[in-house]
Amino acid sequence: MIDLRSDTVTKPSQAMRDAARDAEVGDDVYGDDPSVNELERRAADLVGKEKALFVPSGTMGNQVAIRTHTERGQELVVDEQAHVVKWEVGGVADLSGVQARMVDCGPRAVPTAAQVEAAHVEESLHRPGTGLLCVENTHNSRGGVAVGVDEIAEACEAAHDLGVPVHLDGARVFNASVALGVAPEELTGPADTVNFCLSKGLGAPVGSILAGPEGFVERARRVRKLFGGGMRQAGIVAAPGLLALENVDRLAEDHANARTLAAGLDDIAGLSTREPDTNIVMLSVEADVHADDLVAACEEHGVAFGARDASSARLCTHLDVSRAEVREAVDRVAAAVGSLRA
Ligand code: TLP
Repeated sequence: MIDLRSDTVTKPSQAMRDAARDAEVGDDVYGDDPSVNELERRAADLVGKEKALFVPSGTMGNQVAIRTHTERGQELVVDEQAHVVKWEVGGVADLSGVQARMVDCGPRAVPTAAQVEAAHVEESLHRPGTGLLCVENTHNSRGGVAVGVDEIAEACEAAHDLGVPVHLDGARVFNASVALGVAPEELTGPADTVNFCLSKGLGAPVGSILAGPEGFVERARRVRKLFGGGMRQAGIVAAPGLLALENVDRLAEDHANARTLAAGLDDIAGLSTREPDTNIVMLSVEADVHADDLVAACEEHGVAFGARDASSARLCTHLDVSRAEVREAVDRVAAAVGSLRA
């Protein structure tokens, strides 16, 4: 099976497995785990923040951030397609008691300054006040869009001018920095805090990083404990995470593979794609075929990916798919489409 469902499906390399086995560990809730401490130091440096916190998942990183930044009842300004409101089980309401003020950012994927200003509400007798702006880069549901430095900076500056902090869901922020050819700090710098995933394109088995100013990270550490994310000998999973940090530059290969994949799929009658910015390919399917049927037929032909709605699907390239497999995947999808039309 050529598995293009997500970049989360990568399996840890032998080096990662060896690092997990040999990791120096301690009780991280006491701050005693040397591998976690080293990972948090290096991760904070990489995104230009004072401190970092190792968390079990991207969802926990985002939700801990939102809870730490906000007070119950406040509003969160966010794109309506953002992962934090679309795919995190309603956590913003459930775990932080905030309400989302959703903005349609369209293909730009981050709000303009005007949108941030229009969405902002001032705290009053009647209104809760805006507690946080959340932006996402790359933007998953909008097709792995790499949001540029100027666009991110514009949104962050508009929020800061209103006294509103900004959290960046940078689950795939290194895909953005590599695609745009800019240092990660240029994309993370304008935001107060950033979450990035070790377990996606970087290939670690588990874990994410929440980074920001020292005081914020200390408060977030307590929220992580509240959410059940205080881990003990977590060096076992932090050690492969340290190796994952070395996989940043090679993300360019995944992006090149995604472009090959998109171009190949685009040549198949009834399917269309647009050139991807990063490792996510959005596929549009013509009306006579339901995306679920296409996905089922492709699975029978040995290619896995996910439908998003009746007429679209998402495919991801990653560390565990080669250029040859991407080409093979295109041939298999073509055969699957042929079988549906037969
Ligand atoms: N995204 C997953 C699914 O939940 C859709 C995927 O396969 O892409 N932020 C962004 C932008 C994400 O894409 C994801 C995962 C997360 C946060 C959450 O990370 P995890 O899965 O580690 O909780």
